[in-house]
Amino acid sequence: MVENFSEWFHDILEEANITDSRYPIKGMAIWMPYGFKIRKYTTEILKKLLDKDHEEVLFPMLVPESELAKEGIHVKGFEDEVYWVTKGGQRELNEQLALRPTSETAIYPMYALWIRSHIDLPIKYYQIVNTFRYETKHTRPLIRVREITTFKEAHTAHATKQEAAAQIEDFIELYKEFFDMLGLPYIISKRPEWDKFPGADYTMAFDAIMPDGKTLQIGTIHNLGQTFAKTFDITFEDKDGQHKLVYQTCAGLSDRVIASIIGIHGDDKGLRLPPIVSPNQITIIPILFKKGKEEVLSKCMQIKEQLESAGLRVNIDDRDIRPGKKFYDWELKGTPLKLELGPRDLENNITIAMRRDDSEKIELSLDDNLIDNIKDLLDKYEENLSKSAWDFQDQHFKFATNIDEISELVEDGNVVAFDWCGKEECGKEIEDKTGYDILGIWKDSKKDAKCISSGEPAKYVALIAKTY
Ligand code: PR8
Repeated sequence: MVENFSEWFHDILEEANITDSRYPIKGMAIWMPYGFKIRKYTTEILKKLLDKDHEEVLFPMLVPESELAKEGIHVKGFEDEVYWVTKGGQRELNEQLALRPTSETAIYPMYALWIRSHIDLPIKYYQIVNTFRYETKHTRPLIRVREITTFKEAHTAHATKQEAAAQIEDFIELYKEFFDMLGLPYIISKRPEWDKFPGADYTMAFDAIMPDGKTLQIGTIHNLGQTFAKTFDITFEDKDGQHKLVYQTCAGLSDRVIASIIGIHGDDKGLRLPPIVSPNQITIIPILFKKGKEEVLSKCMQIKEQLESAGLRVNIDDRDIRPGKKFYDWELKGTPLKLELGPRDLENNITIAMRRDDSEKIELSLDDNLIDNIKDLLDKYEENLSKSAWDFQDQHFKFATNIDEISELVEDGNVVAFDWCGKEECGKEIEDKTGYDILGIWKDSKKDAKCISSGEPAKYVALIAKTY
């Protein structure tokens, strides 16, 4: 899998019925039923987390050119990626309309109307929509798409700079919680000036290391300062009667979350899904012979109902095919736990359980403890999934003390930390010399540390890696 991750990834999407990329527009694919369910459960987790102190809204997909063009830096960042609607039927439109590449310019003119006084603040809205980006880099299903089908974007406005900065920290905590629930490791850094979101004061990013050693940006949080407030005239009357500009933040996640669940947890046999997003958490495989068939099936049904009433998602694979093929299929689809039940097991009042992450066969008694025992196995599986993913990341996080070392370590699929003076010119030189991208600032340098390239006093420990 690691040897040819890209091929593995494409194959698994098709074989596990996640997406079909044969749709005749590049960068746009179909969510197939199994993938759609994983997407649904993943989205539900995020919604639950956001709903604690955000409200969900839904904006139109089209943005008038006049609004999109208002914020100079923002539009410059996106101008090569915008799809335009220019006609309505046969008629040319008076004003062309953009298919949102993101929704700042759709949402903020409305914030200007809605926000009047300090009592209207903070405002914290989010939406889960599709956005369109005419990506010029190589497209890849879920990873770099032209229609981002599950764009989860949150947009906040605040009375003070401090509140906006605190919101950034809140988003970081929220995203950590979200990724933790999926067992996904991440590295958080502050993007360099030349790679921040167009229009932002600064960008905080979550990156994950994929099995091929390339990092994938799986979430970003932007402090927008007052840039958009100035452009769209978003003001409020403060307690002292003065009119002031708001401070804003926004944060976004995409289909890449699913790509990392698949890539980071998967193995040679296929998917290994975290129970929380797995369409089936338990798959029951009846071992059927002519004799005793009805009894075995009816016991399987009974176990299914019992587990379902404990809140678990369960399916029975009663297809008329060899059990071996069923095992193979559910391994490929990453079902966390399989239960096997045949006539002899029924006689002994047991079932054989098998976790997806090891092939150990565990005998479980079909007694009152069944549900607890199964939940325990699922918990252990979930823990192990997360642990092995974090172990992989830790093993691929290295420190370099000179430029050549950076190149070697990154080439071997590591994220590499190094001391940096923080100057843009120097950062770009490091990128040029190594041919890799600086992800961002990880933390402050230790006292007396020297920049790896300029030799000047180092300000930060920066990260560099191969990126998607
Ligand atoms: C914003 N505005 O837009 P961002 N395919 C898949 N995922 C993608 C792609 C793509 N082509 N492009 C970006 N992403 C802000 C925040 C509202 C919300 C994913 O920010 O441009 C990346 O994981 O940084 C990225 O971190 C996230 O969408 C947000 O996009």
